[in-house]
Amino acid sequence: MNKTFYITTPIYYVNDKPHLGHAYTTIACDVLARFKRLDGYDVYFLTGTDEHGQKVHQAAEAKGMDPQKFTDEVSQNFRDLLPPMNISNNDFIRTTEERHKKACQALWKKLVASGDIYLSKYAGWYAVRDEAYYGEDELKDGPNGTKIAPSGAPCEWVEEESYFFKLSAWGDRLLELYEKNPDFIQPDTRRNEVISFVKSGLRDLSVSRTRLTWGVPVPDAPGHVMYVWIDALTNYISALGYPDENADLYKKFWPANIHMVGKDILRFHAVYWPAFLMAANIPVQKQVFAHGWWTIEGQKMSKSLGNVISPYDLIENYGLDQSRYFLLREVPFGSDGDFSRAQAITRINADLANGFGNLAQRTLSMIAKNCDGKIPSHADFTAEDKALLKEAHELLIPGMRREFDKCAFNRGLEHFTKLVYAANAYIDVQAPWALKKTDEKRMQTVLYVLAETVRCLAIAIQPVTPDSAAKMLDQVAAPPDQRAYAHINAAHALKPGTPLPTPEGVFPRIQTEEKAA
Ligand code: ME8
Repeated sequence: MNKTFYITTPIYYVNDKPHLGHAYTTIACDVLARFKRLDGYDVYFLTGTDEHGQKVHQAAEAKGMDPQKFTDEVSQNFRDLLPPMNISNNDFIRTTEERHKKACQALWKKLVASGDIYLSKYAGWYAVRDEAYYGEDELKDGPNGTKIAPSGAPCEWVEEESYFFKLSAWGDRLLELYEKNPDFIQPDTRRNEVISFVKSGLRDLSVSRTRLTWGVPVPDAPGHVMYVWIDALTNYISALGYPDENADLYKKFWPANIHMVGKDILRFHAVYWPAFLMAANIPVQKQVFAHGWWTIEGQKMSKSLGNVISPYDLIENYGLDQSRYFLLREVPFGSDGDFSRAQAITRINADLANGFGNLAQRTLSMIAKNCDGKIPSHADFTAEDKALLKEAHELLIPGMRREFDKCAFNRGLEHFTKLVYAANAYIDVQAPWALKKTDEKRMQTVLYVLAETVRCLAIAIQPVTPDSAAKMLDQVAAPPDQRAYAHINAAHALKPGTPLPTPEGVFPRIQTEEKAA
């Protein structure tokens, strides 16, 4: 087996609690990681936390904590969230780990050796109180020609020594990279934005700070720490064992197949990161996919509005698998989405409770009652039976694969719902409850076709709703070692006579009535 797949989430800042937005990216990566594993790939899935920089330092100070202690705690919050969200990551990287610092420093030295990093001066408006630089356009005029930051802090014009990366030299090679690899930046609208940004001319990038201590020390330059983005981006290779280019993971999985990010940080991944990599003579990642932004009931998610949804709220209110399904099914990946309770309930009830859940429940309870609780035997299949089985055996996975390979999760899932609806329509037309009195053999065949369709649907949906799919597969007694995509075919179809457990509902209906306050 030599098909490998390396997928990464952004590493999240530890100055905030994990919320729906972070969960979204991580769940999408998890779904793709699981999909690829089921499809026969050797997958490596990385997530982690970004722990350096001014904001994190300030957040620690605000709590009166040592930054390392503070980051240990908050990073643990992100890590603790992974099992409840059923995230199947292979590793969790922290930028305060030694392995990471070592990788950053090695990459830095390569960039110095190639002549891409040089020492100069960084100049700008600086607020000592905020320990931050501001752009001229962010500032208001204060008394006596002074400038005031958005926080109200007075700013002064300062110059400090800084190392710079020669980003300006990489514009043409970046454009060539985008040209030769049309899928390097997805979706296409985002790709066009990045291309025009690069075409408008790149300025060299300040990559070290002397006013900050909480960061990776620049090698051979006392007083300088690395600018957060060169530090953060390097996580994608430090987790694989870089700078040891012979490390097993690095050899096997680099370059990454996909860096999944929100649209807010696309530029760093699509411009800076490949430029750093090309300058260090390291192969660049194969793709960056920038997904859209969630708002909540039409509003930006923010602490001050008090509308931040934590992943724990989602799990409690809708169920884990239901939430995972809704987030990926509702909005095209890449577009912005609005989270509304009403829409979540409508979608979950329609597709999972009334759709798939009801199909399985109707089928399995009829088998329990009328077929001695065993997979029924079947006679020859009719054209209708064959059409449904063909969808399940031959069309479902290729349809999903085509779309999931483009991160078009919503369209991939349409193949799943389409088959659910087709099977529910089949059960209504065939009416096995009526056949019970008139043609028992035919009833058994119909129930067999339905149970086999449920098996295929449950196998297919495993990446999105892993626990519920597993329960469904237990209910049709699909052998645990025959649940990969390679097993969706007639050769692995359910065996007549196999005893089934007592059927239990898997996707409960969510009640729409709000409880009176
Ligand atoms: O930017 N909708 O970390 P971060 C959708 N440390 N996705 C959202 C979201 C929303 N409303 N809010 C956040 C950083 N996200 C850096 C990354 S990578 C080398 C360094 C998700 O904690 C989305 O994936 O601010 C976004 O890109 C990410 O969280 C930003 O996380």
